[in-house]
Amino acid sequence: MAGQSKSRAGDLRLWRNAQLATMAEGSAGLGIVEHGAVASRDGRIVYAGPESELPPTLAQGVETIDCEGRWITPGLIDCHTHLVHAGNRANEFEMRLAGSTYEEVARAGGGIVSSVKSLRAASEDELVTQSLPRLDALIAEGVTTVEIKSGYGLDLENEKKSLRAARQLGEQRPVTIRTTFLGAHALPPEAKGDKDAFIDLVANEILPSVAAEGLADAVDGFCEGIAFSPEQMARVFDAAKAAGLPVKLHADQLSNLHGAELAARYGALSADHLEYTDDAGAAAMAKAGTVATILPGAYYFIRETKKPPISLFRQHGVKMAVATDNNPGTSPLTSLLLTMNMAATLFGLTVDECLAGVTREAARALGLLEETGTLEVGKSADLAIWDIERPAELVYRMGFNPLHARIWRGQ
Ligand code: DI6
Ligand code: FE
Repeated sequence: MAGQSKSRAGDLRLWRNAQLATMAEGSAGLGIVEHGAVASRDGRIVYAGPESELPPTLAQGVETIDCEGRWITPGLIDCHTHLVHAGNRANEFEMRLAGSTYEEVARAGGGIVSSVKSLRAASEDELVTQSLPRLDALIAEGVTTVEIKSGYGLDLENEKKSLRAARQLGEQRPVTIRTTFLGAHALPPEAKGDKDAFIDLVANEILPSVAAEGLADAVDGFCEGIAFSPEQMARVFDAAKAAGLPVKLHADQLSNLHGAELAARYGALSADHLEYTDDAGAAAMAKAGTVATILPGAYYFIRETKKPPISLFRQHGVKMAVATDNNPGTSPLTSLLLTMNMAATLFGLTVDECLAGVTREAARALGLLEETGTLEVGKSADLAIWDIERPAELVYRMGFNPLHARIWRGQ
């Protein structure tokens, strides 16, 4: 897989004898086609529908793959990860299991700051080497697009190093990588407790420089008592706007600072976590078209008890994405299949909501809905082919991977 060329997609291919979950917007449920076929040319979908209606020109003299009745879904999308990081925090996990509090762990040199130290000590190539196994775990489950955030560098040089490492991962594997600048993630030790001064640095120096180099596709922040206030986040978002970058936000994870409303006010692509979001927050998100990204891995790992208000999101018509939040501190999770099971079991998402959450809605949360996330003509031919009898199996199993094949841009 390594070093595979990304540019030899100039051929016509046909996957036939398949059951499709197209996930197309507007179609009922999963957009199921029972006797279906998908055709791609130059890496783009040129047909997805009933095999009986396949145009003859697409059926002759093309490379044909008989799917033997297997299911085809869009390639999966993990729309919220901190996958580029150095080292791990298994030691903190052990301390917490032995009864230590989060504060005690932090005083013993743990927490986000320990991940910052590890990342700063690693070279860009070391970061790539350490992150590849996590990316490969996602790819092995049919993931074709991954969002990766910075946020463990927290100075100009190290934030850029993280984002370059993330871009490199996309060169080394057949997968689409979207990068997000998360400078306002935590306060680095050298800021000596001065959050406002650090936000100035992020908004006025680091963000414009990252944007000028084209290293980020979006800007994110951690709006929380232990991180940054809504006012501070607004300054970062103003800088993002000035740089022409869309925003998203870690909002209302541990308390309700009305991060969801802040995100909506800035037309954010998504607001993420949202355990403490209230009715006004959900209404604002619906109005702005901001996707709610649900992250059950972090909820589970930190043993949170407050669940995100799924019924409010449904009532207001807020679209829901589901993602791993892969990070060393609160969600060391690299399985999007298990994440779907958690979203269903812990939060009561339906199978249809889970599958939409890791395909169409995850694409929407990345601003990529025109490009991927459903089986529709014109989109990238990103497919996952599964050895299953019904789509619910993708959500139901825990720790079993029924992927038969994975296609990225037609290959
Ligand atoms: N929310 C989280 O759960 C993680 N970051 C964030 O903004 C925590 C990251 C870490 O502990 O390393
Ligand atoms: Fe996160």
